[in-house]
This record gives sequence, structure tokens and C-alpha cells, in this order.
Amino acid sequence: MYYKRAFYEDITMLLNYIIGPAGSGKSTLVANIKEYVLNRDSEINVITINLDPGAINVEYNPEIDIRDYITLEEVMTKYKLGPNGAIILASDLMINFIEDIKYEIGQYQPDWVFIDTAGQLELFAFRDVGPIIASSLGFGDVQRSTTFLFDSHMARRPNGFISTSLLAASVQYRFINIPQINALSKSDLLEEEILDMIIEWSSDFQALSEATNEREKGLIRELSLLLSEVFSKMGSTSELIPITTMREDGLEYLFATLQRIFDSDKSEFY
Ligand SMILES: Nc1nc2c(ncn2[C@@H]2O[C@H](COP(=O)(O)OP(=O)(O)OP(=O)(O)O)[C@@H](O)[C@H]2O)c(=O)[nH]1
Ligand SMILES: [Mg+2]
Repeated sequence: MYYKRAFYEDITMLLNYIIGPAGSGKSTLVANIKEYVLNRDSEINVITINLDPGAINVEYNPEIDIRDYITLEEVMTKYKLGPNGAIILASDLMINFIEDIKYEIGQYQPDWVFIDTAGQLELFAFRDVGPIIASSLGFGDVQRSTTFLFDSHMARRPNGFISTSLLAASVQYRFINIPQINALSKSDLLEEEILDMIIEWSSDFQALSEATNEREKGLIRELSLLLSEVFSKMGSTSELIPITTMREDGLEYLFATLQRIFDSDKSEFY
């Protein structure tokens, strides 16, 4: 069963922001989850938005694209900046186009909106613009959520897993009023045993600390136990959802979880 406005008159639209480190699979996920939803039910009105002004090749056609309003090249030329300064400024300037994007969303009257964010996650997540945009888009009784991607390449080692968990937690605290799902992207690249191990780490930090090798043991073990305590106290531990865009069923669990978020007490996801 899927959410449609006709059945849920109090819900106007469901927005999901896809956030994650560079190359973690955000754009591929946005493109594929739209296809997945449409394949399951072609009557669902689902749209995608690209919010990365510096995106060069977007291999899908987003219905709404921030680059129609502002691009990295324009900012570099106009403000005589190099690519690094320009991407920061371009990202901050997106705030000027919130009303335009909102208007465009309104034109589509979507049930679901999947939003692709900048490769440099710190631009969207840690500058003021991200939370402002995230809490502004949509209209009516809009329900928002974020999906944070743990890249399989990073998450397969304890220290990579810990640093990505810290990033995920920081993002969660920046978007404090928006429920967040943590997903393990590109799970097809992992052997089953390693995949199970990473999922276990996400719900059991003791297992993570035991997985550290001799060289890392002291610091990493101490850090993972400390983090475990902090994350549990703040209620931010949640089992990672493995996803892959390489298999048809790879997005099923994610979409089911997104639906469950909107169907239940949000507090369980904080
Ligand atoms: N094996 C595998 N590769 C994937 C999957 N999803 C994405 N990729 C690959 O990972 C690479 C990066 O994917 P993108 O979707 O561009 O990642 P991104 O997070 O949007 O990247 P930036 O916008 O540059 O930060 C591409 O080569 C994709 O083909 C997946 O589920 N499995
Ligand atoms: Mg991308």
C-alpha cells in the first residue's frame, strides 16, 4: 500500500532529502528510487529535484533543477572565484531561489519528492542554507525526512564506519526536526559476511569495538565505546538499511522504511 493524497487527505506531500559524502551514490539513488516507485505504482506522482549547483553530469532528468537558477560556472565568472570558493557561495545563494523551487514543486502537485544534494555534504548540511531550504520546501501538510548514505567503501572498516557515523550524527543534529534514515549504499559491492558485520556494528557498538585490530585497538575501542554511549543517550543509533541500485529489490526496504516513518510516531527515528 502506498501513500496517495486521495487516501491521506491530511498529508500533502512527502519529501526525502538524500544526503551523503561525495560519490556515495546520492544521484544514482534519486534516479533509481523514482523508477522503483513508478514501477510499483505508476499512479504515484513522484518527482526529483537536483539541489547541487555544481553538478556536472546528472544522468537523470530532474523535474526541478537548481542549475536553472544558479550554476557553479556563473558564480565563478561573476564573482571571480575559484571552484572551491564558488561552490560555497553558489550553495549559499541557493537561498534566493527557495520561492521559485517551491512554486515549481507546487506546479507538479507531487505525492513524493526525492531531492539530490551537493556532493560536498558539508555545504548542504553544515552551512545555514541546508536546514533553511530543507524546512522550507513543500507546502500544505508536508512530511519531510532525510536519507543519509554510508558508502560501502568507507563503512567496511571500523575507522571509516566511525567517521561516517559521526558525520551522520552531525547531519541528524543539524536537521534536528526531520527524521533521518541511515542507509548503506552500494551494498552489492560487499560480501554477505561483511555486509552482516557492518549492519551489526550499526546496532551494536560493542561488536564494532571488538572488530578493531591490534594496532587500532586502544583509541578506536575507546572512541567507539564512548560514541556508543553518546549515541544511545541521544537516541541516534539505528540499524543501517542496506540498499543497492543494481538489483530490483535493492530499494524495497528503503521505500518501506520511508513509508513507515510517515505512518508512525516520528520520535522512534530520532
Ligand atoms: N556498485 C554500485 N555502484 C553504485 C551504486 N550506486 C551508485 N553507484 C556508483 O557510484 C558512483 C557515484 O555515484 P553517484 O550517484 O554519482 O554518487 P553521488 O553521491 O551523487 O556523487 P556526488 O554528487 O559526486 O557526491 C557512480 O559510479 C555510480 O555508478 C550501487 O548501488 N552499486
Ligand atoms: Mg551526485
